[in-house]
Amino acid sequence: MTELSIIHVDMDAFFASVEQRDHPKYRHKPVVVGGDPDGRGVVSTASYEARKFGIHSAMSCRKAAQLCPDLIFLPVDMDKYKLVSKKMHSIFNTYTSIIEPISIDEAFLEIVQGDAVEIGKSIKEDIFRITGLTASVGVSYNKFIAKMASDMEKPNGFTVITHDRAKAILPYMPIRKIWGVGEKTEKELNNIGIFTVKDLLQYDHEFLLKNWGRRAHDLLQLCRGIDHSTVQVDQEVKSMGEETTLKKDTRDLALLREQLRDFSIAISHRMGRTGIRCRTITVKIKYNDFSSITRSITLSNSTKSFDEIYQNSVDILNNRVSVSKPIRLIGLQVSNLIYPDEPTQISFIQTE
Ligand code: TTP
Ligand code: MG
Repeated sequence: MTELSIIHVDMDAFFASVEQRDHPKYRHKPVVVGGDPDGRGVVSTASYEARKFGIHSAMSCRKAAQLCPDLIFLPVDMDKYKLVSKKMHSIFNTYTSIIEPISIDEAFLEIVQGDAVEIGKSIKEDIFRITGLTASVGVSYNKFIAKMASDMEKPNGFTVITHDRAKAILPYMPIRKIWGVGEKTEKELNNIGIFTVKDLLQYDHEFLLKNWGRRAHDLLQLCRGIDHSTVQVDQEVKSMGEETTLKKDTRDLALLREQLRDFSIAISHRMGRTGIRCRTITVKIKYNDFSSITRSITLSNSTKSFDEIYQNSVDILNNRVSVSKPIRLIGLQVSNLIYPDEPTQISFIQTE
């Protein structure tokens, strides 16, 4: 895997941007979604124009109205935002099946095939083309740094953080930017003279570990840019696969096997990272006359091994796929997925 494999996507001023998109008269104006100017309720989100007045999510509407007398209050239209969120996920799915939704407008993606920087750029462009909204995208080598990256150049940001860049940036990050440091922890740290990541790393580690235990350990790891957490695939995912339209229509079995080999590597890698196993392996073929077939095999045991996926797909290709017509597209899919937290099936068949 390349150094950069994690993408974090976060829409800009999400609810407010959707409303500004749908009501051109509110564009470039201070807008908040949620509540009303009489002071009932709190702000769900503020447009970037409103943020200039110091208005932010969770602020009381009364306070927001005081800070900006011309502030426009709009009602929440959750169904509309959910629809946009769905569209974002359809876009993500065209690039990877390892997607962890974090909230309505935010997700982590893991890229195991292709260049994560290029894919991050394409996702950002697709989102704008399809939804008319801007997202900020961060690309890095782990989730924590990828999220930090997407936050750095908001709104409409695109930020790549390599190991070297992280080394340069991290020390100067305010401690509040580190995962798990809320208002209360920030105060506690400030009280002992810790304001930045550098301050924390230079502090007496033994003291921190003795007084804070696990929390200090996690915090120190993050401050060093280390985060081993994996992208947790949405349990809704029922299959994962790869397919490609061939450069030239072909009847060459060796070439087709080569494709299956590449797909098997990508899929088994993805399964290895996520701990997911599969029982069904499917080969999809589209011929040059656009007719298509799928052929599957279901194993008695679940697997995530490259060999097993590859060998079974080759068996299907050799024995159950006709090459009397040239083939235009080949795909490989695994389904009948078993997630790591599900009890593994005990097999009574002895295998090597
Ligand atoms: P965020 O991504 O936290 O905020 P945002 O998209 O509005 O702005 P940013 O550009 O900083 O990412 O939250 C996404 C949406 O979730 C937000 O548009 C509204 C909703 N939300 C609330 O309803 N209440 C809250 O306190 C927060 C933080 C968000
Ligand atoms: Mg957002």
